[in-house]
Amino acid sequence: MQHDISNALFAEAQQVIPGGVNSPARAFRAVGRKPVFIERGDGCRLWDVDGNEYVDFVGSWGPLFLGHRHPEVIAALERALKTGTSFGAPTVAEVEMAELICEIVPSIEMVRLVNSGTEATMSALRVARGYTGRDLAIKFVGNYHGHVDSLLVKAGSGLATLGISDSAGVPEGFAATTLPLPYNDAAAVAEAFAKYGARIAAVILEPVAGNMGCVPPRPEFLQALRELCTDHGAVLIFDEVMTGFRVALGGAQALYGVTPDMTTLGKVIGGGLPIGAFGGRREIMQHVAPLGAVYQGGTLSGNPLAVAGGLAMLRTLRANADIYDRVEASAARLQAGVMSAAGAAGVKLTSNRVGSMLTFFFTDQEVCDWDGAASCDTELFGRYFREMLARGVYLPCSQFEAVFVANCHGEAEIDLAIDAAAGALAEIP
Ligand code: KE4
Repeated sequence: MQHDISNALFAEAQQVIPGGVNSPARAFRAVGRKPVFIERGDGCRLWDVDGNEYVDFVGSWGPLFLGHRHPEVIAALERALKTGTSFGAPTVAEVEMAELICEIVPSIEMVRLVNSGTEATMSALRVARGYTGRDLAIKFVGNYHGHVDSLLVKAGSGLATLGISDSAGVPEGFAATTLPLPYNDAAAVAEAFAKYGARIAAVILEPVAGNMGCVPPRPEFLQALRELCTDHGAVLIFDEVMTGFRVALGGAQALYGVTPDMTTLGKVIGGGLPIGAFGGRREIMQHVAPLGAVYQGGTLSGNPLAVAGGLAMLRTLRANADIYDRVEASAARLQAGVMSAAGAAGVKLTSNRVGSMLTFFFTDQEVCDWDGAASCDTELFGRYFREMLARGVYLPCSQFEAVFVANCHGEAEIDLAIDAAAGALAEIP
């Protein structure tokens, strides 16, 4: 494969875009090569500007659960385009979208649409603070909830200590409103509540982590958080931007049977267009302006094109719930095939999978929190990534992301990925 045009475009992009990309996640820095510039996608395949073809296991970082240019989504967008792109005024489709989300996710009694997952989590936290009158929030090390100032934190020394900024430009005072704790450690959460209980407005987490690689919750973890939040009057926020409508139609809360007070959504609900949403119990959501005193707004919130794409996506998923079993089977076959190839190649690999999201970790340790994920050989992952790209498989460009299997990955694409992995793993030790 040659990437001459991509490389030239990247040099040009770096003159006018920081790092040449509009999001650091796609910069390929963690995998030791320049990013490829994509020309088009269709189904589960991508073509870059140099004409190279790939099987896509990123799916735009999660939204494209039905693949690129799904006919129902494209048709809905073409219909929406005939009537306009944005009005800054209420539309019937926004009501339909809100009703559909509330129907599929019963814990959501009221919902507000926004334009990204970051906006959703930022807003949900503000509502939780306004509703409880408290300031602190618990998050988990290795969870990512978008670039919300107060959530760009790293753990201070020792357990249950207030966070410290993990990004330039975030005042220590903002970071100090967050308590970063180890994922899957219910005892640490209990200790934090014992120490700060009356000040904790919310606990926010990825109910299945995807941003340290795929890390499932331990069986008792989610229920323990539910009980602690109930006992201390804190708001339990499930950040389902990644897991929503992906790990099950009703998201991780349906899969694990634990009901949060608020949920944030994004990615899948826009069908590939910019969208996010936050919602939850009516008693909480009634604090949101203009009904209540917690301000939140957005010029393009509920955008007709994003809502049209999202409605087509969710209606298709609701009408074809067998998709989840089919995609889970494909993901399980991929997981087994790659793990078998690693064994044959003598490469230390562990893997986690929930439904159609999975991660192969270059470590021989179990990965159930950030410490486990951090034990990975990221240099080896980079070599694996480059070998897979050369074999026509487009993976997330970081060890700490999830591979997404979509409904359009057929037997042939799963076989191609397993064969590519066998070749790549044989090359890298
Ligand atoms: P956005 O603001 O990127 O739409 O969503 C932020 C967000 C919130 N919550 C969860 C659980 C998320 O995974 C994300 C964003 N995910 C990353 C990929 N893991 C986005 C990729 C990027 O930043 O380019």
